[in-house]
Amino acid sequence: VDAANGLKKVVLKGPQGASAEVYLHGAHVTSWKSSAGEELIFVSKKAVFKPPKAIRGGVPVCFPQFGGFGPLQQHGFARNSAFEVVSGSADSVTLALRPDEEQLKLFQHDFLLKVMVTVGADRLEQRLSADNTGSGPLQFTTALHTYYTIDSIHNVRIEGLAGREYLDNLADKRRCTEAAPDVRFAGEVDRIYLDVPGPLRIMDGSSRGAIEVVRENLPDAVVWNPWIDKAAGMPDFGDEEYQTMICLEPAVAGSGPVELAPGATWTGAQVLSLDRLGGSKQL
Ligand code: TA6
Repeated sequence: VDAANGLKKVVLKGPQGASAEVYLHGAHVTSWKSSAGEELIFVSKKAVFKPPKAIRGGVPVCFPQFGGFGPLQQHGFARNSAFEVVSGSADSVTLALRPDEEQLKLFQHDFLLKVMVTVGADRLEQRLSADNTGSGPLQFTTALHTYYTIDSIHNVRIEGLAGREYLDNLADKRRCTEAAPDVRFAGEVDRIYLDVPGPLRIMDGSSRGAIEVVRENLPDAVVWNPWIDKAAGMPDFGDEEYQTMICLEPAVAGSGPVELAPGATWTGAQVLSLDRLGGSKQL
């Protein structure tokens, strides 16, 4: 139990000092530390650890809805729900959620969502599985809404999105094409890149190295930085914190939804790794 906020969390220990932390509330990862002890995940200093409020930062599990793509609250209710521990070991934990009767009133499909988090040497794996335990088809959109801590928003760049189409959330989800070789930030960015193949890489310009993001069954990639005005409008986010964070969110969003027949299972995953040499590689 985290002494600071009374919420239950699981601490995972990987090789050579690597570690991660996952709150049962929302199956919410709030820390991933490299084998050198560097914190790679951003959590706002003003985050509210009071269910059902989602923790600002870490990796909110957006399920069974990403964003406003449907009738539920923004990003669905999984991130605001209490998960149960299904199994665990020193470096891995599996948490599960079934909708309660309140939630079933809103979302009339029974499901079993499992979130498995495993920490390795400079590696974090987060795997989702959704079972359709109901009698009708289960449809959902989803995202691993990952907040990364970075050296400076002025130096960070994301590789792997060149030439890809995206929906611009700042322009009524207008369909655009990424013309730049890599994505940089000079203002608020809120884009859903669609059907992006291959790994993505975050270089923050520091000597920390590149973070590589490999996705399985999460074809879209959401990129977000609130910048100054949106940051000022979020009570659980510091006014200056936009300068040291970005969100890169593997998702089934714009190219969704997933449709599952009764009894079927969907799995998706993100595998994050810190590539120490990759940061300095100039492309
Ligand atoms: O990251 C994409 C996004 O949908 C943004 O539009 C912004 O709303 C962000 O998620 C945060 O949403 P939240 O509900 O956690 O404040």
